[in-house]
Amino acid sequence: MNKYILLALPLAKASVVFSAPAPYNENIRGTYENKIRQNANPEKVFETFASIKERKNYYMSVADFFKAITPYNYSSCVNQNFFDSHESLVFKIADANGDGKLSFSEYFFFIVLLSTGAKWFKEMFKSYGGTVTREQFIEIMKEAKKRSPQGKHMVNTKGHLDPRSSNVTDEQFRESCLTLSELFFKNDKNLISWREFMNLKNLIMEELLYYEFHAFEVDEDMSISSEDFAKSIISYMPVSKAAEYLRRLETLKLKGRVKYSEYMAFMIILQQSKRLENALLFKRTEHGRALSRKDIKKVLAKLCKDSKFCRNNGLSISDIQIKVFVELLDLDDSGFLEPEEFFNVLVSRDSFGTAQASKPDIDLMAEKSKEAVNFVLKYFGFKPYFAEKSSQEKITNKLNTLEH
Ligand SMILES: [Ca+2]
Ligand SMILES: [Ca+2]
Repeated sequence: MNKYILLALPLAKASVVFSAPAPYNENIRGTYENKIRQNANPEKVFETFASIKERKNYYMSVADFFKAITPYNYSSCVNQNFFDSHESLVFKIADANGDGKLSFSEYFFFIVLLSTGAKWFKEMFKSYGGTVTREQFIEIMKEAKKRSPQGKHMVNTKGHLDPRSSNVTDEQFRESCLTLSELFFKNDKNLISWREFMNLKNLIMEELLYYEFHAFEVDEDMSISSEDFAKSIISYMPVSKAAEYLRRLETLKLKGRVKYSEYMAFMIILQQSKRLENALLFKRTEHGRALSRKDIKKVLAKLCKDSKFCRNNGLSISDIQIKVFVELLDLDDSGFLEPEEFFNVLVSRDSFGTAQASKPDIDLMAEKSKEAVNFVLKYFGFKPYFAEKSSQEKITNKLNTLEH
């Protein structure tokens, strides 16, 4: 039996909930929280979600913690009792001193682990010859901390952070590293491999997806409605775009249900947002026309096949999911997806709570991405897809940047 199904069993009936359009106030609050998750630095995220106050310090409960690292999904489903019947391995890893609540330093360590790309970790393991000792593993995590936006900020300010004493000392960070390494280096194990480390990252991903899935109304056959599935896609969009898609969703008559395994497959592909966008864009270039539902199906099936996790667990994306994806994103109702309909719509989960998703100037970022796409197309002898700016416009933009 697959690992994820095992994980799912204890909760199959536990999260009975009600589903209705989320109340107006709830939506405002959720949208605000998504903005924080996508754009704010870890200190701000911690301050927003930590609900336990002891003397002058704030701490996160397990529920606060999951709320902070998963998006608000625009549904009114309430699964507050989730953790009564579900022990979280992810929380255990994060709670380094085992006191049942997360301090800022414990939270911060976890965010570094979550937001550092698998590819970077792979390179680090490779530089040590593929397997690492406990001390080498701690060195890798310290390096990851330095690279994180927050770590850089600490170096720049010589370790003096302003907001409410949310600092992380090297000793605190090391304590978290040691707790995590207990998992790897038990029974006198001396070395761990890249693969063993990735298994842990996958386990974290699975648990987060399982939690997200149960934030919708789940039937006894472990499925959610197509409408809720559409909402899960919207929850990963930049907040500035969500309202438009939620309005669109109200006009769509979506039918069918989405099983947990299908939901997982889709979310795994969706979270590789840049890879997905590039694959769609190349398909578009190959065809020289907008993408049909059949094209999208091919792209998603290929990405699914390329994903080791999907392959190993026999996960695949259903036709219903593809229909929902295309109908939701097809803003001009042409029945096809144009690049502007999928470009910059999706936000990678890895950047949640790390200020990496924060786009100081979203237009400038979009402009840069478009230039990069045009560059690649031109390199392969294709016409640029996006309209190119005149040199005069470029100069004016440059001057504006210099003035600020
Ligand atoms: Ca703790
Ligand atoms: Ca279209």
